[in-house]
Parts: sequence; structure tokens; C-alpha cells
Amino acid sequence: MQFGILGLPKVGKTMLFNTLTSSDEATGKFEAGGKTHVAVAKVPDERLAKLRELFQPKKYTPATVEYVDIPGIHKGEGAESLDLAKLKTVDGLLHVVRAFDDPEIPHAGGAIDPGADIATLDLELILADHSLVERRLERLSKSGKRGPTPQEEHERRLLAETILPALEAGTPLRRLTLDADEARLLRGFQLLSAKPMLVVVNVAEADVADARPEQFGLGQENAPPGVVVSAPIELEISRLSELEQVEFLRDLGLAEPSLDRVIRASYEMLGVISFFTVGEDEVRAWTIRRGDVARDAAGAIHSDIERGFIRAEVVGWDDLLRLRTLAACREKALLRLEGKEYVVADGDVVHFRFNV
Ligand SMILES: Nc1nc2c(ncn2[C@@H]2O[C@H](COP(=O)(O)OP(=O)(O)O)[C@@H](O)[C@H]2O)c(=O)[nH]1
Ligand SMILES: [Mg+2]
Repeated sequence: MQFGILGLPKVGKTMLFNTLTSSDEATGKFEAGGKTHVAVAKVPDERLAKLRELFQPKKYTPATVEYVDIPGIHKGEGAESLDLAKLKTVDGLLHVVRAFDDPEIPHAGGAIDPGADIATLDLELILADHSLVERRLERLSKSGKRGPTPQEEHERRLLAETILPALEAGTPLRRLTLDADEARLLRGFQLLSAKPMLVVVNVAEADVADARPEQFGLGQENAPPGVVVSAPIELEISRLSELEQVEFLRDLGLAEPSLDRVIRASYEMLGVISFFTVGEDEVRAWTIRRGDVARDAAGAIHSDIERGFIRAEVVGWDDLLRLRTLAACREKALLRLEGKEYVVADGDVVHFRFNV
């Protein structure tokens, strides 16, 4: 699961990437290197943290999201300055826009205008998609004497009748409502404006307590969801001890580091959920798609468990916390026996019985 971090140069992408993933890549007043960085962030999860306290395991393994820091898009150069090959394969986009002013750090767009920058990036994604779709349609029209296969005809119609008109109207494809079959086809095309997108607004330190995503037109109808952060503050928080963090956040009037919200929002936007396995050895979160059944969940751990699946013992994380042991949950009939087709819920604690 990978999220691409993108935006104009010098908006704070790399500083946020470093904080999200505890990395140490160069940030700076000059566009640094133009290199792409990849690293992993742990998904903060209070439920899992509480299970850790209960079980005191040797090993603790939260879910993760991988972030790719992609060099800035230069305004005017458009899609050519995008690392298209890298962007095509990511599952979601994190668009960083700048709302902080600093005369020392020139802004690529001239004036500070987050709304305009959001529109600029969307336009770049739409233009890149447009040329991909046109090329694909051209190829599909060259099916030769044999004529198009039903699959090719299906693709052609979706592209020509739905996708292309949307792009020409300037609509990012993520806004389209498609049926399951069309959505699957669309994912196959790896178009950029179709990917789920979260906008991170990097505001001045003084504004961080009061700024709201809605101010920037985010989180409303037709607009992507947004989170407001201050990159230097987030970096500072990440360097504090847990105790110092609590105080610092309270002074700022924040309930939690904003980046925790960024990571959780990224995770949820990809349509995934976590189930947990617990024990003295390890307390761990596993990532599956929403709607996956117990057999899929078993496969996420190991193909042997999927193949030899007998049943799943399932209890909600909150019930387990309340009763403290799986045995007590069993006694109170809160630990259920489920079969292969059970749809796993977010926060389920699962123990698999299997046979190899
Ligand atoms: N004053 C101020 N400077 C920032 C803020 N966020 C990032 N910077 C600075 O902006 C410059 C560019 O940051 P960087 O993360 O390299 O941006 P990128 O080009 O988008 O990767 C660096 O000098 C950062 O220290 C902010 O919120 N306020
Ligand atoms: Mg950078």
C-alpha cells in the first residue's frame, strides 16, 4: 500500500515525509536533488496500543503505509515534470499545498494561494490522464481485421463515453460514480486523477490551532478531504519524549499530532481495515480490504493458514479489553466461532484454527 506525496516545489513535502517516516532526507530552500524517496509510516491505532498494554508482548507490530516523496511539479512544465511511472503505481495521493508565507522561501506559484495550487495540480493530473486515455483509445481503434473483442469494446466505450468527456470537462476521475465493474476497469488503467487523494495544507505555525480544512474548500462536496498541519511543528513534536509531547500539544491546543490524522486518513481512504492477532509473543495489526472474509484474512498472515483454514475465533477488541483474556471472552460467549465466509470487521481480534 503506497501513497505518493506530491505538490509544487518547496511546499514542505520532504519535511512531512521525514516526519511521517522518521527519515532524514535533505529539505531546503533550493529544490533538493529531484530524487524520489520511499519509506514506511506506522499507523497510529489506540485500540492496538491498549491491547499491547494488556498483553505486554515481546513484539509489537502496527499496520503501515508506505509513502513516496516525489519531486515537485514545476508549474508550466506540466505533466512532463511528473514522475509518471512512479505515480501510476501508487494507491493514493497526498497533495501537499503551502499556506505558510516565508520571504526566504520563494513560492513556485508566485503568491500563496492554496486553492489555486489544488486546482493547478488537479489540472496536471487531468492533462496527464487525458493523453494516456487518448493513446489507449488510438490503440484500441487499431484492432485490425478481426475487430474488437467484447472486452476491448467494453473498454473503448467506458473510455470514450465516460472517462474522456469527464476529463475534457476538467473533472478529476475520482469524482465519477461508477459501478463495480467499471471501477475495476478504471483501476486497471492506473489513471492519476482517479486515485484517492488527501490534501495536506501546510499552514504557518501561528495558524495551526485555528485553521480548518473547510477554509481551503476541502472536505466539502466535490472536494477532496483535507488535514491542516504545520510541518516544522510536526517535526518538533516527533523529536519530543512522550511526556513532553502531551504538554506541547496541550499548549498548542491540539488533541494529537496532525500527522497521526494524516496517516489514519491515508489508510482509511484506501478502503482497508485492520484486524488484530494477540498473544505474549506478538500483538499485531494486519491489513485487509474492507469486505474481505475470514479466508482472505488468513491469507494475509500466511498462505498455509488460508489453505488449511478450519475456523476463526473472533472477538471485538473492546470486549477483549474489558474481559482481559480470551478464556473469559469464551466463557461469556463473546468469542465467536466463524467460518471462511465471515466478513471480518475493523478491530476484530482473530485467532485462526488451521491444519497443514
Ligand atoms: N517557515 C516555514 N518553512 C517551512 C514550512 N514547511 C517547510 N518549510 C521550509 O520550506 C523549505 C522547503 O521544504 P521541503 O520539505 O524541502 O519542500 P519540498 O520541496 O516540497 O520537498 C525548507 O527550507 C523547509 O524548512 C513551514 O510550515 N513554515
Ligand atoms: Mg523535496
